[in-house]
Amino acid sequence: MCDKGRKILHVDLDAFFVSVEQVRNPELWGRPVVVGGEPGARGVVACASYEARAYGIYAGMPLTRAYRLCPHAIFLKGSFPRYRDASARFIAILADFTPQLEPTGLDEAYLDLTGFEPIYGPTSEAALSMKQRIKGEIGVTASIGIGPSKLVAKIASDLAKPDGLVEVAPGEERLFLAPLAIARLPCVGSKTEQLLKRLGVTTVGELADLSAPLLRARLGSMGDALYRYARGIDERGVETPLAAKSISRETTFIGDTLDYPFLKATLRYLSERVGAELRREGKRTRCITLKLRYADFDTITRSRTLKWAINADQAIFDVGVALLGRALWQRRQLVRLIGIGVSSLIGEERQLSLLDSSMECWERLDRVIDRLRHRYGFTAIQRGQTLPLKDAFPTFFELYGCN
Ligand code: DCP
Ligand code: CA
Repeated sequence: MCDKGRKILHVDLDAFFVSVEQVRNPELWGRPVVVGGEPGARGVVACASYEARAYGIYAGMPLTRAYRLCPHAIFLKGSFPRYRDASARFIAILADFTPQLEPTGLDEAYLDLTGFEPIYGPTSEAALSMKQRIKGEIGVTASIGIGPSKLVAKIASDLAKPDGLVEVAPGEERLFLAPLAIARLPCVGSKTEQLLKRLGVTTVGELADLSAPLLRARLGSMGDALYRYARGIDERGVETPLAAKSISRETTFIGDTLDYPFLKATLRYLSERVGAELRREGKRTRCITLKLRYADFDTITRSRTLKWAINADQAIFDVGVALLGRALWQRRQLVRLIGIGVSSLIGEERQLSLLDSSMECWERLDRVIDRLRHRYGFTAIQRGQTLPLKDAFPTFFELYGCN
């Protein structure tokens, strides 16, 4: 994933623990507040308000030293369950924007909003509504960075603090990074910083002037990483922890449609795709979800939990069709996108003895077809239920943009 047009966001709550305390007790707003423990206690500062930071207090500092720096600060012990609860609500808000979400701490996450402009408008608008919802529903402020890579988004959110939004356009990465101190880069600790300083490098721009062989000679594989980071190159994708726990396929139609046989045939095709991956991963599912996006972009999902875990295409399709029938009965409107997903996955070997014989037949057939498709390609075999798509074959993939 080195697509220049990516829209990666890094969202990070400001002075998280303190902010949660300030929401509980508004008298703490605008005051130097330290969460970590009583001033006399052993232990370190977990979080300092920005007002306390003005006195030189920072996370990780011994509480006794923090007290010396600012005796009139308010010292609180804090409550982890409160922060865990706020964190869960924070992540739930982000998940409303996209499932492409990678939480990296209690109060920070990456999101990939690439391709969402038709839905949300400019990415910065989506980021602003995210900030608004976080403030409105949790009461705390967030800082957001937007960029073509995780690296740039993370640094942008740091620079946006507190309560800000910084967007770096594609192609501007190097310019954006050049004036910054090298310590802003993720893998630059104090040792690397000293080493680079001895080479006369204090800013990312100066680092970008060093050649790849020189950096490699001095810093080994980290030198390679720094060479790329100094140019804003970071190909890491947003890794959703849920991705491993669910499998889905969806497709957007070129023209909105309400042609039931065609919708069913597409659903069959997508079910076969999902089923094939499920079996490849050696998994079964107990929850099937249908997704529909209507012509007006309104998107619904409908799920059904099964008694037994299955992985046969037919079983996935049958549930999908039942959910589709009900959804269309409730709302007859042109459909723009259809998708099917499976979750609540368990290992394939489990529950096999509980399956009835017809399901076993379906599974045997799937295994034969999987082998043939593995050898000759997915479109080598077409099931009867996908015949309404035949006009689209063999260019089905291009035509329907299956993703
Ligand atoms: N934390 C901790 N001990 C640390 C660092 C952090 O217990 N040494 C906790 C308290 C922080 C939370 O993790 O509130 C999030 O850490 P951040 O590094 O994101 O810092 P803050 O959210 O406090 O401040 P900001 O992000 O505004 O710089
Ligand atoms: Ca934070």
